[in-house]
Amino acid sequence: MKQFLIPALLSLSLVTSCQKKENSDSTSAGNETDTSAQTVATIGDPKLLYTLAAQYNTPDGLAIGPDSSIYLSVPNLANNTYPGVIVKFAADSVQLFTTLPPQPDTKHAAPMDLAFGPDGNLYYAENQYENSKDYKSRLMRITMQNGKPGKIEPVVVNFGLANAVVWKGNTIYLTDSQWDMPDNDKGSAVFHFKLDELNKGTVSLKPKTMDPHVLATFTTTVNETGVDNGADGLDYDSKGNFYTGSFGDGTLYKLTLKPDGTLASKETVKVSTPISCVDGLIVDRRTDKLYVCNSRTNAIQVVDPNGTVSTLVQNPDTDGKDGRVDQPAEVLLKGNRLYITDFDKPEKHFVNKKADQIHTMSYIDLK
Ligand SMILES: [Ca+2]
Ligand SMILES: [Ca+2]
Ligand SMILES: [Ca+2]
Repeated sequence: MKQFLIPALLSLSLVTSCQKKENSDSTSAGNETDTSAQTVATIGDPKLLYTLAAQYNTPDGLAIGPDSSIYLSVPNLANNTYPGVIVKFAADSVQLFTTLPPQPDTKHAAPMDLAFGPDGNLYYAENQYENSKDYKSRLMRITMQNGKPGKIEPVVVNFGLANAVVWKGNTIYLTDSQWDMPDNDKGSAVFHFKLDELNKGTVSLKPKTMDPHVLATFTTTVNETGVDNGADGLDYDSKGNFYTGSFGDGTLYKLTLKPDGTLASKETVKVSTPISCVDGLIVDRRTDKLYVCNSRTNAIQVVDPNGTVSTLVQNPDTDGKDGRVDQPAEVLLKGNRLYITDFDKPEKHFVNKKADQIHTMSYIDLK
């Protein structure tokens, strides 16, 4: 799950960040703002899982397959001269699962989060936002045949920045971190689609509208990072409540649904300490604790059901070679082991300073 710098907005954001700094001396949400200057603690003891080859330079989404093996998407956004692919965890490293069809206009594949559906097929969000701002992102389906990849095709097209996916029953939920509206260029959204509809043919969204597949919308408050990407990570708890968070401003949202699947409520989660940036997140449905990747502060933070925030893992800027996290993007819990992707493609004011030449996956065992 990840986001992108918007080159056209860079110079503009430099200007607005100066203005914001002058004005934001004591706002509560601003106390983590200057992560580039602040000393970052070293917390927890994450281990190195894999060192990845150069052709897997930007690991992102994680999913557990029906056979219990773990699938990893690699969009290669830090160096997309290597094609985006999906790999599987193997004994000492990862093995290629499948190459992916490039989007016809951008000529790139860019797999982000992925999840197996109730039909046994593997679905992935494709994020074309770095390649094109013109709604080229897609939801893709890999038809599985005896554990091997078969046909790969788009099932939904015309997203802005398709990012996280999660299946619950026969419905897939997806975040679009750049779903703008005519009167809101800081928009994002959660979408939902039923499997039945996806099986009837490719769904074409209508950009900049309240498309009927929109479940909820959000507005990013752009801070000094200049990033306006909104809803990013997505998961649900044991009661069926959904959680997402904003990459750009760190706001965490809870969505409740009516029995018919429409939105009942959207609220901001009241957290004990502000979280500056939400990338991938999962809910441990045994405890309903959220595990949130704070991409900006190089941290994995835990949010208890009562809103208490604690930090499980954090460290200063690193290349990741010793297992320390290098801009965590997504987490996956299997048993008590929390797997962490080290995305390593920073934005302005991030603790991670550069996309280095060492590409890694980390893990930490809980309790
Ligand atoms: Ca936007
Ligand atoms: Ca690295
Ligand atoms: Ca780095």
